[in-house]
Amino acid sequence: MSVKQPNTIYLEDYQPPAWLISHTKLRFELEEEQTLVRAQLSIQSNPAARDKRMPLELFGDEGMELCRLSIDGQILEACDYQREAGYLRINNVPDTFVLECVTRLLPHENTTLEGLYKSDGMFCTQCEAEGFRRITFFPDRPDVMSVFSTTLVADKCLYPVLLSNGNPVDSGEDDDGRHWVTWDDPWPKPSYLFALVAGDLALLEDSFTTLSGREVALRIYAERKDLDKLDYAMQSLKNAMRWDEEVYGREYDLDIYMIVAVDFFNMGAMENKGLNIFNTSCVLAHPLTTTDQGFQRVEAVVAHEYFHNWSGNRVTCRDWFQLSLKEGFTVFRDAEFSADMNSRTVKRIEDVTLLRTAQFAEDSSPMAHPVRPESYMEISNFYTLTVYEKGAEVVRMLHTLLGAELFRQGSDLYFERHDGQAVTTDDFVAAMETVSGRDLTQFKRWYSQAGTPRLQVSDQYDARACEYRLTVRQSCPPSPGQDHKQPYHLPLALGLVAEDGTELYAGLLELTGEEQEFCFDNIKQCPVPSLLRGFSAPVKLEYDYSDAQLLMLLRHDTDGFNRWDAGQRLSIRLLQEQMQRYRDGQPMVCSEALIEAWRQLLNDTALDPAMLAQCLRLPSEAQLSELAEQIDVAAIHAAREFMRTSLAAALEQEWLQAYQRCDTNELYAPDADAVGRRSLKNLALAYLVATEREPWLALARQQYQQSDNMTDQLAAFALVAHSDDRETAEELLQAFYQQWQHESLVMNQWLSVQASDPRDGALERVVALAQHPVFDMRNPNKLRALIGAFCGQNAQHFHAEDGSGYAWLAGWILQLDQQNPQIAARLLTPLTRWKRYDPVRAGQMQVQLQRMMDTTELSADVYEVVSKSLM
Ligand code: B3K
Ligand code: ZN
Repeated sequence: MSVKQPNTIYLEDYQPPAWLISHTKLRFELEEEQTLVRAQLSIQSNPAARDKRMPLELFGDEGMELCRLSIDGQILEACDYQREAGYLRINNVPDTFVLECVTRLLPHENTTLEGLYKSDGMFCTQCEAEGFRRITFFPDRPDVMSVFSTTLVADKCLYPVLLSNGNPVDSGEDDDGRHWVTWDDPWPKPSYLFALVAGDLALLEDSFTTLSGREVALRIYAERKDLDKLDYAMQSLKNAMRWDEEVYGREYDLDIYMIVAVDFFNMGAMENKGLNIFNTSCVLAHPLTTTDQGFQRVEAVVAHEYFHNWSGNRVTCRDWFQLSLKEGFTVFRDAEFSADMNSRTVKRIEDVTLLRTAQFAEDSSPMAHPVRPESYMEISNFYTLTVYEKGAEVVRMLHTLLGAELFRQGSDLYFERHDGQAVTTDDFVAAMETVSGRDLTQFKRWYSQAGTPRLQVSDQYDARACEYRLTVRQSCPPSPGQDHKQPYHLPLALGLVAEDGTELYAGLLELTGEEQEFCFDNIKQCPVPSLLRGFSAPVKLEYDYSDAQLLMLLRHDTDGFNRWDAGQRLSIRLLQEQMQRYRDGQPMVCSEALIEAWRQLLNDTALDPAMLAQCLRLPSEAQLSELAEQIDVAAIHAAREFMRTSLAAALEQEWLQAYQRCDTNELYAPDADAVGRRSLKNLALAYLVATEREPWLALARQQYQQSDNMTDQLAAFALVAHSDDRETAEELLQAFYQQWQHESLVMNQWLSVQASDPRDGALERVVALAQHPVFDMRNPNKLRALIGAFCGQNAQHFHAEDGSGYAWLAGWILQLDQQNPQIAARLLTPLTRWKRYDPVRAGQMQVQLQRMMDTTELSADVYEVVSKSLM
């Protein structure tokens, strides 16, 4: 057993803060061996607090050394306060006072990457959710908002750039080679939005004129060697600023907007007020080193963090249970932005694929939780696909139910009502209720109930009466702590399509009951329903389509998303049939109808290449796993490989034509059309190589050598690296390494390609790579590239029946937990799914979970995930 069991925090226990901080003045003395932080907090008792005579309680990490504490200039002795695990308590304080506190930190030893730490020689911070308490003692909760003034003092040569939130208001130099800068942020903010950076950084500068004519300086900082990789982020930032003005009427509110790229970062990026800190992987982009996917991620994350300035910073969360208030809304906003910048349908397909694969799996796991969780041990464990992606789907449903115009009125009202406040998801929905006059009480179950709802649809057609009836039943499986679910209120977008593809009806239904019948008059032929168009609700839809109906929808549906989805449904069904044959020891077969349908698609040169590539991609092994009752790793892999190679061989000529059609020799640009062409080209190349015929591996090799961009180079590289032609493969692995060894982000790809190599001996290979000089276990990007890729993209080997993959992962987690608990808990995810596997594998996974549980010093992060998984 773990020595101490972490506390559980409950939403129902929320109390307003007893004390407020109107002003926070900070002074950081940054040195190589230590940092001294002097904090002056102007504190007042909160008139809205329930109990007026509360002692002052501040959060503060145990590892922080308290050097001095005073109230209104009077030094406090050790007997005047109590310091307990994570708290500082001072009894008998006046109603209004200034608390001064000096703490000593050791940033160079901070491997958690929370609070103040060093990344490649520069100082930086990460305070969300509870990192500020590692810097000083503070009511570190989002409903305490304060105006910050920050002075940084550091060696001028080592740290010429000193940044914090807001605007620089003063600076100077001392005689000893040190200099200082003071930053004031006029907007009250919670401590989680505090940031500082000190380093020797290069800068790309630009400017933006807001709608009302204010000039904003835009500055993106990075290491000097990366200065040529910042243009795309800058352009994305300007596009996002304009878009938020046009679509939401939101302007930026400071004179400077800064982004800093750091290499050691636990997640993608952080929306600190006026000073975003980014993982290099989400801001650096250059055609030679970044794939199309990488470019699109930069665009999306830059926009996401910018949009937080309103949805998150100006209006923030009352408590961390409300996390989706800012994250769900902001993901919805960035998804719409990306849809407007690129292809709307493709963006929707990508998002829904992620939801169906990973969020649905989370929903059926022991860590399942509602979009607004009810309790947590460690809030870092709740930055999840449910809070982010499903949260965004919930906002999208409001958008669908109200329509774009009312939704905009609702968001305007929300921002106006709550500007400068810390609020709840109920407040968000209330604004939507006010503008629409609708009662959204039932709709709010989306925030409180966990699990993926299931819609079962059946229909009847009466030819004589020209009447079509649709019956929809909804249900939702139990999830931890929630055995029975109430019906949801959801929008069901649908079309009715005739056998020849004519659209007979299109509209939006609203579902509220457990079972509802909808009747359509004047329907002159028996229709095929095109259900849940655009994926209008995050549910699992069941309707007994025939193959012919799916093929018809794939050909004719006017809803692009549902066209793709019809193809996916058909592929899934055929794959599941082959999985059964594989288990029964029967030969697998590839449907002629599917081959013909794909042939037609491939020959249809009018089709958008990006859409075509989506339609011709088989569902991933991860998605097939999510759909399985019990996950049969070998059957899934065998069936998918069989289908892939069959489709490769049957359509060889078509793949070659598609490849040639898209191989246009144009100059690289990351726009939607070019990205679409490259995605089809590289998909075609993958099918060609899958035929295992001689010329195609040579074609891949040729593409590798001739490409002028990382998208084409990496696609070809992965195909060759995974091939059985080991001589060529080893040669390319070496060449790629030689070419890119100094580009850390490219080396992550090099690691991932090898970690996901499905050939025999995969575990031995990743074990060896963990010793390679490019691997650094303190860097989260490297951990994700190697460990994350092996466990997530190499199911065959991670799930080896002898449990060796599980033991390897558990060993890493135990080691990482000492160093960086957030990352350790994150990498643990695959083991939490043990109940979905056969008894042998499930047993092996349990053994590893128990091994962790039996360890004495587990972090709260890992303890929460392991203990809930074993429940
Ligand atoms: N708000 C941050 C995430 C912080 C995660 C803390 N463990 C990035 C984002 O969602 O924009
Ligand atoms: Zn966010």
